[in-house]
Amino acid sequence: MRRSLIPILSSLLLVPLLAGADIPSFTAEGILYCDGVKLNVGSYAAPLAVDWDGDGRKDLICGQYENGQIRFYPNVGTNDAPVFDSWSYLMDGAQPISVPYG
Ligand SMILES: [Ca+2]
Repeated sequence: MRRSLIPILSSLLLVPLLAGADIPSFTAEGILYCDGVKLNVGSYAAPLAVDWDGDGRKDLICGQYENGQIRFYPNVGTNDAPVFDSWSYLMDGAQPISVPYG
C-alpha cells in the first residue's frame, strides 16, 4: 500500500493511498510527530517523502511558507512506520536554501 502525506492546516497527516485506484481513497492514519511534538511547519506545507540521505528509509522533505525554507526530517523508523526525532533546514553552504514563496 502506498502512503501519501497530506498537509492539513499546519500539521501533516500520513494517509494510506490505494495504488492503482482511479479515484484515490484516503483514510486518516494519524498526525506525524517529531520528537514527540506534532510536526508543524507553519502554513502552506509542501511535503515530499523521499529517501534523501540514501539509507533506504523514506525521509520527509517539507517546504514551508515562512522564508521559503525547506525542512529535512530524517526517518529513524521504517518505511512502514516512520519515526522523526529531529529536523534541519536544507542548506546551501552556511545558508538555508530558500525558494520563492507567496
Ligand atoms: Ca532516508
